[in-house]
Amino acid sequence: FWKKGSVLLPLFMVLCVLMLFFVTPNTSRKSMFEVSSTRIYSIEVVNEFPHDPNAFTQGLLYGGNDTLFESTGLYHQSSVRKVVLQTGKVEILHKMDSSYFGEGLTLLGERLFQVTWLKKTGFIYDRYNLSKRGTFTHQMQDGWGLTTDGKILFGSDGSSTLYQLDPKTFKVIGKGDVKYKGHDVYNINELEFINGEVWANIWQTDCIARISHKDGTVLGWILLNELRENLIAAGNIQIDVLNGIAWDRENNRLFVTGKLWPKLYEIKLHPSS
Ligand code: DDQ
Ligand code: CA
Repeated sequence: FWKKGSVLLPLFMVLCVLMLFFVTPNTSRKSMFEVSSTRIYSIEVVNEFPHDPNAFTQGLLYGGNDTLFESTGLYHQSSVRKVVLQTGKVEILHKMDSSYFGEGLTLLGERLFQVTWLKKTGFIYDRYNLSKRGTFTHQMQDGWGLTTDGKILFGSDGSSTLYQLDPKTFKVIGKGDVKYKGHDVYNINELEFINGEVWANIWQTDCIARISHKDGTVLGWILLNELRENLIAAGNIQIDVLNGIAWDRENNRLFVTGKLWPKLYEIKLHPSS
């Protein structure tokens, strides 16, 4: 076996290296070969619009024709709204039952889908008049964020899990943990599907994570602290966290706002690393 010239020794060594590779945890295995490719983005505000300072924004999406759909939370004042982008004017308001706390909202076909906080009940609305068209029960731990790629729903429940839901049965058809450099990222909140990625507000941070919908890897971080800081510096001390991402895919416009924020911003990203 150890004889000089034998092919067995090099073969044995190759085998050892291979074994070492496979007993190494996947995350450090990656870092053995890859330089982290997570991008960091700063933002530029290209437009700002009025936003109802009483809207505790929990779900936001662009509905075409310069309108937004918004879901707001807080008991006794939760709602689903159709909002005019430029003026912030609430065109249609659906007031929810006072025991529900509105959360993530998404539009698929003619229907809006909404989840609620601390309940597994979701609601379905007509996109044109916001009338309630049904209820559903989901299997996530809680209802936080909701978005769609036009085929299935993506949902979050405040954990690190990103769920894939069947829009007809609301059954979980896939799920995975959102990970940054091998660590779970918790508090995944409001969601938006943008160009094949899932973008998520991380609750109680000024950051949006750009997540691969394939394996949950964080591909990039967007830093938006200046928005909240500037609002507070301007005297808006009652505002809550950044929350709400909306994407106008026809015109490549990206909108963000926050809970009880008096403004909604159109922003552009600048890679800073
Ligand atoms: N969530 O957006 C993180 C999912 C929920 C936020 C809940 C904030 C609570 C505000 C006060 C609640 C009063 C009962
Ligand atoms: Ca959204």
